[in-house]
Amino acid sequence: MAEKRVAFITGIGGQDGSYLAEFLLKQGYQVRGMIRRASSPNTERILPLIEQYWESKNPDVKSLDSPFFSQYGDLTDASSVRSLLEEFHPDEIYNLGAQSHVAVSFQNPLSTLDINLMGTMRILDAIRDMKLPCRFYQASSSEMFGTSQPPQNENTPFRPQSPYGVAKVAAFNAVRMYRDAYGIFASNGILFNHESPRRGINFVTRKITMGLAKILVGKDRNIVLGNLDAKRDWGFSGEYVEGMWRILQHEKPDDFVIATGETHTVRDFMRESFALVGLNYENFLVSSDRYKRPADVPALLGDSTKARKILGWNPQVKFKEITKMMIVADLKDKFEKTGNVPIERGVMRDDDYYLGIGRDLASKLRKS
Ligand code: NAP
Ligand code: F7E
Repeated sequence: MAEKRVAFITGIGGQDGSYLAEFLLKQGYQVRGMIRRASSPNTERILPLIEQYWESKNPDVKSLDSPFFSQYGDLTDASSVRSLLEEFHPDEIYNLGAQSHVAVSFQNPLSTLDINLMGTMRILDAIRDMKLPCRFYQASSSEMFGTSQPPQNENTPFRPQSPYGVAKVAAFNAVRMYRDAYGIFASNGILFNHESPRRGINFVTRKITMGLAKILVGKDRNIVLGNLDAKRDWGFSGEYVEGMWRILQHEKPDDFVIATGETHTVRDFMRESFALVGLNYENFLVSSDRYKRPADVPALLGDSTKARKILGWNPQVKFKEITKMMIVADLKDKFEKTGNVPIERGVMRDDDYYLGIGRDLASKLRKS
């Protein structure tokens, strides 16, 4: 019987890491992950996988034979990186671990560089030194394009506007250098913004969808935002992780843009979200400089022709669908927590059910 392929994911507890782990398990991979130690839970998104493959539930299966297994490690700690590579001997490495918040990178520039650039180098150099015969995926970002005019593709110059962008550009170049100098199968996915109900709560989309749910249940009165005019090309993380996998299945290492090809402003996202429950966003928006950055990327619009043609990757979820998906998920969560909707095991309710309750609550808000 052919041995199972082993995939190692850094940042497995993050938004993308959790979707990628689920996707690779379905493809029959053994999935291994790096989790960094935290004083409060940082494995919520992969809890179903941890519970499913928990050792105490499967006492006869050794950790290293289990389909899913994660281990403590840190991208800032070269010895932990090396130990995990020696322990897992992966066929494919997905380097998703990062300080991923652009605004935070202005406050913590050096640690952002350490994790996002040096962390990438630590893995690449261990692959070189150990002569590991594996494929390496780097989570590069549309933030690297900075002020370059849209639409952006693989030939667009990088003009980064943040420490995060600077770190990602340098890591992108490190990937190319290790590919050219040492023949390592190392590829970059240049992913445009991608969201989901699992998105971190301080990114703008989730801040809006969660904020709206809180307003509807009376836990908040408004949403405070910074730059409303920035344009982003927002897709769905669950589809983008398949793009990552396809990039590593390609016959040779290469760099690919992954994007929907639609762009909308932050204001559009706010408008669309509130319109789904019949509210005018303008009545709930507070603008504040607190959330403005020293420099921002004005407009991102991805041209993913290369990935569509060569990899056959085609996104189905675009702006309207991702907005609705995130709104419904946050309404469901808040309504269940506040008792507006009973939690009944095995009862499936469709999107319209939650949006309907959202509209009822919204109409009461309008009257009061
Ligand atoms: P995310 O939800 O913030 O996940 C990042 C993960 O990296 C978390 O699990 C985090 O662990 C981990 N991490 C942070 N510092 C680490 C360290 N020192 N050592 C090991 N792990 C560390 O981000 P995401 O949205 O899934 O994004 C995945 C990757 O794609 C990131 O590299 C991001 O920069 C890049 N990217 C994202 C987008 C997007 O729109 N989502 C677009 C382009 C590129 P903790 O939970 O402990 O913090
Ligand atoms: O901001 C504006 C903000 O933080 C989007 C990361 O996944 O995608 C993400 O980076 C826009 C910016 O994402 C608020 O100024 C206004 O123009 O959701 P964001 P991002 O900065 O585009 C790239 C591709 C990555 O690689 C990153 O890892 O929204 N904005 N008001 C705000 N943003 C936030 N977070 N909070 C606000 O209150």
